[in-house]
Amino acid sequence: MNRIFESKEEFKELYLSSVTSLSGKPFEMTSDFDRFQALVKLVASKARSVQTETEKRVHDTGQKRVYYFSIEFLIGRLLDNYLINFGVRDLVAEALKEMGSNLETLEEYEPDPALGNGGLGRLAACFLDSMAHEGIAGYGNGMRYRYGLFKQEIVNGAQHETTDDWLVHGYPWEVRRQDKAVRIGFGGHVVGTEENGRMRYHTEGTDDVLAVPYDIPVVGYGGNTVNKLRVWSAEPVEEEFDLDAFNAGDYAKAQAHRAEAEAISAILYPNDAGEHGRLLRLKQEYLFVAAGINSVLDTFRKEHGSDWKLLPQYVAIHTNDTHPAMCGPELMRVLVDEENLEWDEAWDITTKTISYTNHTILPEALEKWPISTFSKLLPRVYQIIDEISRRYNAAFDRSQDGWQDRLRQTAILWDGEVRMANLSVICSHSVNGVAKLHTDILERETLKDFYALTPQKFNNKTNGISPRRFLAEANPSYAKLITEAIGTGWLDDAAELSKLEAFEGDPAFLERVGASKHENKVRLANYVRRECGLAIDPNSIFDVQVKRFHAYKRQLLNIFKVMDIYNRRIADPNFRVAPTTFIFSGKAASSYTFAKETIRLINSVANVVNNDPRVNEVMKVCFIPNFRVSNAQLIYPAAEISEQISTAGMEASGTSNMKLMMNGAITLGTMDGANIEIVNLAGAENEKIFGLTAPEVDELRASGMHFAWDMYNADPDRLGRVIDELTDDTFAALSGNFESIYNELMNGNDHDLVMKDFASYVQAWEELTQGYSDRMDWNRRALHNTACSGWFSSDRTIREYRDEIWGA
Ligand code: H53
Repeated sequence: MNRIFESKEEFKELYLSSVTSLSGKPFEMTSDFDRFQALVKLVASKARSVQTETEKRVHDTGQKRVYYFSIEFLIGRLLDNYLINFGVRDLVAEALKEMGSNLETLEEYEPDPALGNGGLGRLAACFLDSMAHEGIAGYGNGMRYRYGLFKQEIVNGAQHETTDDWLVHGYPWEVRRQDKAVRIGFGGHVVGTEENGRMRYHTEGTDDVLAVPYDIPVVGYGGNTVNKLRVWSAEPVEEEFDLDAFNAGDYAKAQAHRAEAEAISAILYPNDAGEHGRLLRLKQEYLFVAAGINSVLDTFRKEHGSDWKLLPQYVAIHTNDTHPAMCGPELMRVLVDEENLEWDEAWDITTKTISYTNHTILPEALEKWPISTFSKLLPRVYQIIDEISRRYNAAFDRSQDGWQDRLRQTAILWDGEVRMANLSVICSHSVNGVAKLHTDILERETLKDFYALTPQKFNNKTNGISPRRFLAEANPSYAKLITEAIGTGWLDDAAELSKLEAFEGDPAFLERVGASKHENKVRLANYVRRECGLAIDPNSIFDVQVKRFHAYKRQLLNIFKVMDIYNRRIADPNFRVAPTTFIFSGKAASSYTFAKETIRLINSVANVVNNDPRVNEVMKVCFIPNFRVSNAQLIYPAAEISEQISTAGMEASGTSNMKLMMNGAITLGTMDGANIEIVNLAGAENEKIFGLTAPEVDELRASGMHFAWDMYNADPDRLGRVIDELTDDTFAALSGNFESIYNELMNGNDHDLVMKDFASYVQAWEELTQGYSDRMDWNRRALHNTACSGWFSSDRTIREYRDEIWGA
């Protein structure tokens, strides 16, 4: 462990001088905010010295550099994480206490940058953590949104969005690198000139903006590697302040030029795995891709000159989903237009350098852009895509039966659109899915024509999570217990968590597992009381579903279960229910009506249930507003049931399933995404599986034999009743009934099979919760889940990427 402070004394001395020099006040007069700022500045400066050493090591050894291009990085707060990774968290906490401060209080001042929507963005952040831990020279390349994902407030049960002004007090971790700014051109027209018998192209008349990078240090556990995350902000190239307009009182016009450039990095689009199609989004995609490629090549040039055929040997560029799909064409553009390489050579270099991860099979999330929009905004990039497409089509093997259909399916340009997924596959040497089932579906269905053509490109990389953030940092009491039992090795190598299996038969240890869970439940209950004014009972089962709201994730199925249990308990006070708190949290895209209505339904059910003394002994419903990394870290450790109930085949992987498992929750889920791997690792008897499997879902949908009305009529007392309650005023008191959900289900024929899986789901829940009375056995299963969760460390995932894709 490379500790940044040898002793408390050393820390105190450095910290004191940091606080006073930054604030200009004697220590006693400084505020908690001053002290927080100074602490971050001190840790950041230590991190930068290690970063310098890392950089020297990478340079001297000629280590391959990996660039992870992602339009989202949901990094969360960094201070506690970095103190852990530098091995000084306890030392700093104690020293601060002796100085009259409290580390946790100071940490609350840190903004929680919402530069991502959900799974994809958080995965990118876990990967940065793991690349640094594994000693990979791995760099994030993304966007610095002025405003993060919206803040969610609940008004009369419904989601309201407000802006997240996360930069209002500044962001002490970042360093602006004006000297590394890159000019990015939009629009204009392509001009070709002949040079030594060859055409060379450039673009004239572009509207330019300046992409300005901000660097954030990424500290790897062990403290030996500090990498960086580079995020780009859009600004005007030159200040064109319109003084005349200003003097005439037209302030908006005076600043219009700046505002237009800044709009590109103003907000993160709030669609998680959802529809796209806004011009500004395309500008965002090009900005971070073009600026990123420029900076990648700049670094390469400094180390290796212009020997571009060496690029794949020293550089890997990974594209996270299709948002950075322009990496291929942009790299081609620079190599061909600016570096004057022949097309074929440039193409060979490009495809050997780039790799691609697909994160979804949802058709609405596979990006497509109208050619007319695209070619106007990025005329030269479009020409290059057109040429890639022309050559792809020309070289297509026409000797096989059905080649026309296969070419149509894999074409980049089709029906007046640019298909970004196909572009990504064609420009990459590797294509991976994010869980075994997901990769199978890609190979068999979504990308089957590509798989038939180039099976060697395809591979699976099941997602992972950082055990430092989601166990050590989020769950200190459990982490302490684990360390007492098996030492600290699990922080380095989470596979060591399997040593916990030796304690599964130890009643005293299991008792302590339960005590730690209880402590976390009390912590969450306190948070809920503060945030929602709701009292929840830490002795009840905490049943948790926290994730983005999406029809296929089926939060609706969960709340139907709650409604059913409520109805049955009211009808029969002797109906036995294990006392449970049903906890939900998550955001819905602002334009996604069904998802927002589901949130309103949950809150409306909560309003009725929580105020009904007939059921309060046994149930409470709690919606925690504004789900984000910082409150997620309070929720996962308190969970006992992990709700992973997506329609089988729809959730690519899921990662909250892994976070909850690691924290000792039992999965109540369908055989979907990484749930299948959870069951394989921990044994079906330690989870609770229900519902249709992916092949059954396919078969049922293909047969056309599922009818919502038949389900409704077959079970009038329970399912039928729940459906009726959507419109019969039972839950309408807060802000009305739920006609649109009713219509979606009954007229949309239950697309996500909520009604179909309802009975087996509620039954599974009842069976699972009955087991809670045998607390020893429950704790044993909880511990077993933690013991089996090590494989889900993102360190393992990253080693697989390193060995099988990046060759780093
Ligand atoms: O990516 C996660 C998966 C999850 C999947 C999610 C995702 C997004 O968050 C955004 C866009 C997208 O295409 C996919 O839904 O199943 O766990 C990380 O791979």
